[in-house]
Amino acid sequence: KTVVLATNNAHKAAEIATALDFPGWEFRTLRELGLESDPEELADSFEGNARIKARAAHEVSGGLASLADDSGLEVDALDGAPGVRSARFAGEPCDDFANNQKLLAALADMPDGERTARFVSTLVFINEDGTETVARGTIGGCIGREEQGEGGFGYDPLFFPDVFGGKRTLAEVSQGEKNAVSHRGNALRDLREQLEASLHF
Ligand code: ITT
Repeated sequence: KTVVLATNNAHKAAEIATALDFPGWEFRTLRELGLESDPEELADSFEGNARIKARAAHEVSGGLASLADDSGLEVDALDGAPGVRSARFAGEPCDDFANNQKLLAALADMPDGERTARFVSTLVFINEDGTETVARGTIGGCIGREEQGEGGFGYDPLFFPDVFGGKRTLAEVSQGEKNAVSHRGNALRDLREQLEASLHF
């Protein structure tokens, strides 16, 4: 079974392919299939935007099973921003370094106890017959004061997950350690359980 990964973000594609190892499933990114799909993400929710991307990939691939992730960082002191605008927080095109600098500036006056945040991931899976499955995951933590670590992508170098005791950012752990605790890892485990129940592996 070929499943189209409805993303243009290679980091996400790698995380998803490592975490969802269903027997007989092969994940292919849009690029690997020679397809182009970059629909406007006009919804105001992660679920709405994930659905837009999954449906677009299902269509351009001629009806293949498709999986999209829409995700972002919600910072409490910023009333949930950057949220669904995480990729383009500092403007177009998406620039991780500029986004991190903008976040640090926005939180410059915030004391340590008020830098709480969470990553959110919503997955929409569309099967060949058009049936939809929605899965969600989060991870809580705090925003640091400077970038730390070389791994991961996006806001990872600024994000200290609570589960690491506030000592390491998500950019300072291996891909396996990140998947074990991350919003996307948790959403993928949710999706796996739902699909195992409905697709009868
Ligand atoms: P696609 O839409 O093509 O999948 P994208 O990167 O534009 O790729 P989103 O619209 O879902 O994806 O934006 C997600 C942004 O949220 C991403 O660019 C990062 O800035 C941030 N983000 C999401 N998951 C993250 C993670 O695991 N680590 C760090 N930052 C993350």
